[in-house]
Amino acid sequence: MATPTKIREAFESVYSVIAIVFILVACVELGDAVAVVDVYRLIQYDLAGAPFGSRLASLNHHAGSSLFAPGTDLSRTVAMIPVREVNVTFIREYIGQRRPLGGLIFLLPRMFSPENKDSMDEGDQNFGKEMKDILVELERLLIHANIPYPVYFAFEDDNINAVLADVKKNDVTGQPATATTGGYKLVVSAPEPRKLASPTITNIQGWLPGLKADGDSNQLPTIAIVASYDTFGAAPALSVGSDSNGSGVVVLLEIARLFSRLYSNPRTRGRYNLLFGLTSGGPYNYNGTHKWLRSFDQRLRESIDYAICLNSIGSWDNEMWIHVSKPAENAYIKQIFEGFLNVAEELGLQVGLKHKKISFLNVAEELGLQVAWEHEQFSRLRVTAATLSELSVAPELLESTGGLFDNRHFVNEAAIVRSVKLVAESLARHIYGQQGKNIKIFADNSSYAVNPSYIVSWLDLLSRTPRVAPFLSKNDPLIMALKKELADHTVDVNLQHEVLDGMFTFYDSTRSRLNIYQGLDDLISLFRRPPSRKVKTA
Ligand SMILES: *[C@@H]1O[C@H](CO)[C@@H](O)[C@H](O)[C@H]1NC(C)=O
Ligand SMILES: *[C@@H]1O[C@H](CO)[C@@H](O)[C@H](O)[C@H]1NC(C)=O
Ligand SMILES: *[C@@H]1O[C@H](CO)[C@@H](O)[C@H](O)[C@H]1NC(C)=O
Ligand SMILES: *[C@H]1O[C@H](CO)[C@@H](O)[C@@H](O)[C@@H]1NC(C)=O
Repeated sequence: MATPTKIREAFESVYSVIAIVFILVACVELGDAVAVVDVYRLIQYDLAGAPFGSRLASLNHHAGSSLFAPGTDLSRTVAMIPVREVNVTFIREYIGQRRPLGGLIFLLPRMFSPENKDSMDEGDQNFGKEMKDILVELERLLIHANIPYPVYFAFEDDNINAVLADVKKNDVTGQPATATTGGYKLVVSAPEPRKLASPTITNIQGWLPGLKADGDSNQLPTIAIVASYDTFGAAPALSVGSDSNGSGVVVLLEIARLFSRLYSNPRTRGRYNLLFGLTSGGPYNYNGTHKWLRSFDQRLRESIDYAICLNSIGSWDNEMWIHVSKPAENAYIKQIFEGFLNVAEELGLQVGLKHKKISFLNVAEELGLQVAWEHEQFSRLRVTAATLSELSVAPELLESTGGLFDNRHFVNEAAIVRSVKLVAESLARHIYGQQGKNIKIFADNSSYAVNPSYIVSWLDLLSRTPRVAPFLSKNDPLIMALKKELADHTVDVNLQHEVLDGMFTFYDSTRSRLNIYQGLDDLISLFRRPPSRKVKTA
């Protein structure tokens, strides 16, 4: 009969073995990863209750390199697919047919990383442009699909390329990728994604009050300069939107800086108020703009002479479009357009006018409506407004809003400087009644010259900062930085916080770490031998 001591000894030895096993497993888990990689999850959201994007976050399967494997079950395989080799048609079919898969990891060339500072030569530029079409198509597909497994993006690097080469080598042998064949296991430990409770959108506004003549009690007219600053893209943690709409934000800030210099001197202070608005909710039918405008009192709204919205103006060559909702014969539109046209001609640029009618609807009809351009939110309130953009037609809902392709490498500082000159000079001629005259207020080397280094520093910051509104808190550092910057140049700066209500629901878990293990199953199966034998040997 076993004495209590013996029983205790037996227990202790079992425990110590278990402890050793745990330590070993822990070492394997932590120490044996052949690579740990930052990964960015495909967006997950519901639109009017219907699910879209990647519906899971946590991953634990073997790596495969291909989806072409007739007859094999890939429900426990994570396919690693370099975007440079992707066949979007095939992916579309695969997802559309709802074929089983353990997970999907798209490998992006390094030049698409917001952190990549490498300079690009002409070859890279050309490669980048080739990739653009693929990325745009892939992104459109993924954003509008309901995918029942985890989908991540990662960037190519030596480690992951080596793993992929190995996986490919194994895949050509036709053997299933398991640990016994020296396969890799891809693990992302992430909690189940949760809905974001009442996400906010924040509008930021500032004023440059005009100069009133003595005894003039009439309100001065106001010109509004507006840019929406938030983004939307397949991977929210990578959606930095250098062009859409970082470029518009940068131009707005530089215009605020230039006019604050003019307005700080009573002799050059115009008889117009300038209102600057950095709006949020741009990708969701300009929801922030809609709410911002409705927060204005009647007097302010009526004082707005016109509003000029700045959209995607950072990668044009020499043609720009002014989009309006009233016909070209309208006297106000004519005046705005001709003002821009004159300045454009002097700068050697082309500006065209595009008219797209909007219909005035009742509130219920308005809710389901797609708003193509930001100025249409003004037009609905019968405020004259125009959007300046390098795009000749309005993007579809959730497109051209800062996708994977839209980063610092593909916007052009010179284009932004040109945009500033075009807008600032046209505004100044209107404000100072100099239309049609060839004067240069913001001439290079003058004290009102455009400052390219200011432009570059803001462009760099925005190009490193993902800005998908539901993932920005009310006092996100970016919002605080924009507020402070406007406050340096304008007065009465304030933030308007609104809930992004309506048809969208967003889920968290936008970035994680991917651990790549090799041959993990072998080690684990070793530990899974019947414990009795281990106890005896212990
Ligand atoms: C891409 O996939 C489609 C659909 O499976 C196929 O028909 C086509 O040949 C593929 N294209 C290339 C270049 O492999
Ligand atoms: C950028 O801002 C402009 C003007 O505010 C707007 O018309 C445009 O659509 C915005 N772009 C995006 C992608 O939100
Ligand atoms: C501005 O000044 C720089 C040097 O200070 C000069 O190279 C450049 O030509 C000047 N530009 C104009 C438009 O005068
Ligand atoms: C945002 O604006 C309003 C009204 O202010 C809504 O009711 C609404 O549904 C909008 N949301 C979206 C996503 O368009």
